[in-house]
Amino acid sequence: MPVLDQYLADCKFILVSNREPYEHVRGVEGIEVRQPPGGLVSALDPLMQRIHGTWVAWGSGSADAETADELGRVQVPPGDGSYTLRRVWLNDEDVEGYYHGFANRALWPLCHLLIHHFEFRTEFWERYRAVNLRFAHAAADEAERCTGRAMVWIQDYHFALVAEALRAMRPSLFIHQFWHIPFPPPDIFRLLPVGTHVALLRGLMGNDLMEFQTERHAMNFLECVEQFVDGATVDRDRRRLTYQGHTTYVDAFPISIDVARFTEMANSARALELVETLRSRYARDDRQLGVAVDRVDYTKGIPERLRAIEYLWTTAPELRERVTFLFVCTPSRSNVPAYAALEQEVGALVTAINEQFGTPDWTPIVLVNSNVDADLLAAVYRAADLCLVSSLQDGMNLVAKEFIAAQVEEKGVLVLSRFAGAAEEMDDATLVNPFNLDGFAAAIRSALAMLPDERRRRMRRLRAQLTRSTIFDWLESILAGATAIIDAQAGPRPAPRKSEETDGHPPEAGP
Ligand code: ADQ
Repeated sequence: MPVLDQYLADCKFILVSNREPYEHVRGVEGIEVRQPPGGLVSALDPLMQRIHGTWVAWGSGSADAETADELGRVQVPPGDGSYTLRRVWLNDEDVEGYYHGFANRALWPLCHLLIHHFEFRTEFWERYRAVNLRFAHAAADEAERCTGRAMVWIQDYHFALVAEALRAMRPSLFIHQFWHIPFPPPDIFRLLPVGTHVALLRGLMGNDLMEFQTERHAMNFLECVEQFVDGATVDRDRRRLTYQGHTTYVDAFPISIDVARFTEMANSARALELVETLRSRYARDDRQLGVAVDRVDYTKGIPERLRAIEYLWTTAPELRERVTFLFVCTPSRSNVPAYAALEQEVGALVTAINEQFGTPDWTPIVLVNSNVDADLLAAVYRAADLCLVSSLQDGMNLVAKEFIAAQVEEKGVLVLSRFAGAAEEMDDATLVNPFNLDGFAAAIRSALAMLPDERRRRMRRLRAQLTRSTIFDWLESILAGATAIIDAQAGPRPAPRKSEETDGHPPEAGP
């Protein structure tokens, strides 16, 4: 990214996210450093190292405080120290209210349209506001330390109020935000109490650029602003809105994965060994292996998937023993009651299905309840004849992309919920509606029956498309979009068009 590197080299780049890139924890042998798993950190960490940025995040590790200075600053990566991690301290009440409470019990279900899980409590909201303000102060303080220009990039729904607060503190900052999850349409968004929904929208409108996974989510956001924020002007065609003299650009930037890394992992000697073990254990003769990989979350449609499989074996007994499913599920947010209940439900459903259909030498569904290293996941994906992704709603869904990247033999079929953002770019997947029990079962059935040539043709196209849009392309297009707006904001002002309200921003600026 030479042009961007050049731009970012003389611009202080401040990233704000809930999770930190390095966590210090006290172990039996002293303090250890951990890097949380996940594609985002592994994609952004090299960028931050190259441009010497600052990463503002919750200091969640047990030894985080003692390894940072009095402001919570520590140089990372350990031993190299090429960028600053600024830790924000949260106490138990903060975590309970801001994170488990408002972010995960109110915004998460609301944005995924699963309103029966939606819970609003004023105390959660108050904590969320207070914590967002604390993050805004930390980012403003980091921006204060640089003499030149600065850009702040906020991640996700944990921080809907940061941009507005930050802009009030430092009006000249360029602020943008990536929203990783869906954004709901107005009829759902208005389930938030009056005042709260407008406060959230105004918070996000503090950004110069709002980035969503899909066009649909971007449009939902614009529609919410149009309906609920008095005085805001929304231009859907140009994807922008203006409020109190400030313009926010809005666009879709579908996230991806480090494709080369996943492909490499799938080709490693360790992976090949595991592929062989998996296939000899679960896919002997011409039995097929279906896989599913998820955080245990009610948005991922795990019970719906299990019921579809149960329906398949009930209505098509000839398919029993023809396919084994391996579910690799990592428990998640277990201290939120709905998640603990879901873990139990999934366990009970798997047991019931295995009791109903299992035979002495066939376990229909193998449930692995653990967080598995990425290189092992790559082997699981490579070994599979079928991958089931059944989200009820999903911003993107990276599992679908990881499966494609690891399918080096091009023999697997991706069965993908049409309600995952990923479905909007994947015509060659077998798309399903996870709420449609028999339709879902029929799709699994036709995926199992798909001939090798057809599988190869589809997977080849999916892989070609994925290779053209990796996480690095995503990052580059976001930063290019942001810099285009900055340049246009700074450049000579073209004469405003009669029909257009420019509010001081050039009419053609935009990503
Ligand atoms: P998530 O809801 O976490 O992400 P997803 O995109 O599927 O959903 O990513 C899950 C990640 O966790 C994948 O990288 C996967 O490999 C990993 N994972 C899942 N189960 C695992 C297991 N058992 N062991 C180890 N790793 C496991 C949110 C949004 C998504 C959006 C992403 C990125 O909800 O819609 O795609 O952010 O923007």
